[in-house]
Amino acid sequence: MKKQHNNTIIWFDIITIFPEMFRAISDFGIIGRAIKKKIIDVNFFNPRNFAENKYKSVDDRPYGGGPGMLMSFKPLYLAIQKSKSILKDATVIYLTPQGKELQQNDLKRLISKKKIIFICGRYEGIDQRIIDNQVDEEWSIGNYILTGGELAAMVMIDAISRLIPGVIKSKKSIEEDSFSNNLLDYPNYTRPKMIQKMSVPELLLSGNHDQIRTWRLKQALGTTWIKRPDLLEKKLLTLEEKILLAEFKKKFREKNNC
Ligand code: 4HQ
Repeated sequence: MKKQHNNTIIWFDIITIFPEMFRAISDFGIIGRAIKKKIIDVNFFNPRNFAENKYKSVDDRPYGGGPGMLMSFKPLYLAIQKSKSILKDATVIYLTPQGKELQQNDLKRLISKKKIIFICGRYEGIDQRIIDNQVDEEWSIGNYILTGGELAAMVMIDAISRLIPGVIKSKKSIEEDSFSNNLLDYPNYTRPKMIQKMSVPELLLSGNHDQIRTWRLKQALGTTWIKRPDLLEKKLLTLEEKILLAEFKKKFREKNNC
C-alpha cells in the first residue's frame, strides 16, 4: 500500500478500465505538477484486474434485452470495495448524464470532501444496484453523451484541483476567474501594442489602476450581457455595476443602431 503523504490535501481514487487515459491530466501542466508535489494523490482500480472469468471480461448483457452492454457487476463491485478499504470514508461519485449538472459553485463543497472515489462507467452504464448501494453522489458534466465516464472524471478532477491552495501559484488568478464573480472575463491584451493595424485599448497602457479596474468591470458586465444574459439575471448588481452596465448598453446600442 502506498504511503499517504502528509502534505496531501485531496485523494482521488478512480475506478476505470482505462487508467492510461488519465495521463492526459497526470502527466501535464498544473495538475501534473500538483501530483508530483504530492498535493494531490491519484490511484487507480481497474475492474479488469478483479475479473475472475477466463476472458477477464468486464461487460455483460442487460436483463430485459435491448442493444448494448453494461459493465459486469462483480469486477466493478470488487474494484470499488478495494478502493473503499484503502480510502476510508471517501465520497463515491458516479459520472452520468443522469447526475446533477456540475457548476463552478459546487466545487467548493467537493474540495472539502478530501477523499473522492470516481466510478467511470463504459458501455451503456452500470447496474442500478451499484448506484443504489455504493454511490453517494451522481454528477454530470453537461447535457451530451460521452463514450465513458473517464473524460468527465478528468474534468471534475481538473476543476476541483485548481482550487486547492498551492496548485495554482497566483491566488489572484483564481479570484478573478470567470464565474467567481458570476461574470464572464473582460477582454485581455498582451504585446505588441499594435499588430495588423489593431491596437490595445489606450486606457490599459495608462497605468491608472483605478480606471483600469472600472473599465474591466464594465467590459465584464457588457460581455456577460451580450453572451450570457442568463448569468446577469441571477446576479445582484451594485449601484456602480448598474451604472457601468447602463453606459455599456447605451454605447453598444448607438454603435449597432438598436
Ligand atoms: N457518460 N457527464 C455514459 C456521460 C457523462 C456526462 C458517462 C456516458 C457514463 C456510461 N458522464 N457513461 N455527460 O455522458 O458525466
